[in-house]
Amino acid sequence: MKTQVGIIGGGPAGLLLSQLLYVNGIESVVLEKHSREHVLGRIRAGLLERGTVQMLQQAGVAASLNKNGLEHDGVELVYKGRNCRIDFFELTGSKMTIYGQTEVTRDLYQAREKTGGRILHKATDVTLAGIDTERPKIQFHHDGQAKTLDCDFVIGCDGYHGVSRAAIPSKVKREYQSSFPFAWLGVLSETPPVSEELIYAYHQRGFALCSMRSKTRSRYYIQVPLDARVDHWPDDRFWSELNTRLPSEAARNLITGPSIEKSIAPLRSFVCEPMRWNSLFLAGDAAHIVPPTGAKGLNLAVSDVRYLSQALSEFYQNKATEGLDNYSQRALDRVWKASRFSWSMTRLLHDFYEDGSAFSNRIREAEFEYLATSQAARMSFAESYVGLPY
Ligand code: RFL
Ligand code: PHB
Repeated sequence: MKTQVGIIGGGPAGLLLSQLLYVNGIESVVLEKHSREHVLGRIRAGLLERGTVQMLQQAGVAASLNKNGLEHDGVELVYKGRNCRIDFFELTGSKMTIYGQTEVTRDLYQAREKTGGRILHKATDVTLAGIDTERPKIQFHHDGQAKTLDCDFVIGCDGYHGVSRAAIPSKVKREYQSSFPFAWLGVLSETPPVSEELIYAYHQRGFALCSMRSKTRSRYYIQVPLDARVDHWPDDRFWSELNTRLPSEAARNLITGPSIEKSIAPLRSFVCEPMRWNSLFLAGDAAHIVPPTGAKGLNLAVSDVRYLSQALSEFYQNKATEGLDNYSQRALDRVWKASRFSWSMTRLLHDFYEDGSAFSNRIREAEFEYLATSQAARMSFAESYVGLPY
């Protein structure tokens, strides 16, 4: 098999890249390890920056997003029962949109199907060869056969646990990471959200987040210890703990119901440098992970894909290599700034289960007080929350 761009991973990064390349007349093949049902069964992100919405519109996959996305002007931060609303629309002129990653992925699959996009599901044993040359290959198994895909470029969009990042030799690669001593327990339920805007709450018992997928479907998260297990969290226990951690007005509005999905995810920050090595480029979670507190993961995957699709288009249109040469630096600049924001928002809103945490508690209190009383502080928060310029 032969194509121009070989893409490993059919999550949002890989699918959006293949769609944008198609719009620009460039051929690609996507190799995805799992079935389409499996990929669509993962409940993950839900909050899109304006730039992400614009990219999906540009890719021609935003009909349902334009109709069903829920726009927000602000968020509520709560510290021990005290509220601070950050009106990011007033402060920055940008809104945020609630629209699930599951729906983004489904829209991308549908668009690629309509236009004859090649996506090979259940492609296993993927290995990369010749990425230090101009004739890279991807070897894999599909339909019980060993196959080879010859291409001009290999793009690793295969997430944190994928194989692409490992193909960059350790002598040129540097990985930075920081883990947090807690996880998030997430619940999806067919119940109306407690509030029209998102609520991020710090409580002595731990963090809580009220989000949503639609006017009738809620998404909630609470901080739990790293060793927490889903089967230790029956619905009743979850609702009671969430209720305790919310400010009284939100708690009064909380409508509970059976969960339709429940999962636990540890929090970590991770960045791999560089994001390009010869013919291999990394995009999305394959190159970086942020804790979900700032809702930046999917949005960063989309900004990587934006830079990369532009660079590949310039290369195929007029042999220009500048965009490809600058890709890693350009993408990492935005990644580090979003990592900083996600990290500081995580520190502000979680209990770190530390002994002798009196000092960090006071710092947290001071930071919250600063946000509540300084427009400059709220502006800085809002600027990062809505997404830094590309
Ligand atoms: P994905 O989605 O992990 O997709 C990678 C794909 O690659 C496949 N794969 C392979 N394919 C072939 N061969 C191999 N060897 C392969 N290994 C893996 C996988 O099967 C998969 O299909 O990465 P991508 O595309 O970079 O997308 C990144 C986003 O999924 C991620 O950043 C976000 O979900 C993070 N995130 C959020 N981001 C936001 O922007 N806003 C949010 O509100 C938000 N909320 C969240 C989140 C992540 C969460 N979790 C579960 C950590 C909330 C949570 C709870
Ligand atoms: C979500 O709706 O899943 C969500 C929203 C905001 C976050 C993280 C997750 O910060």
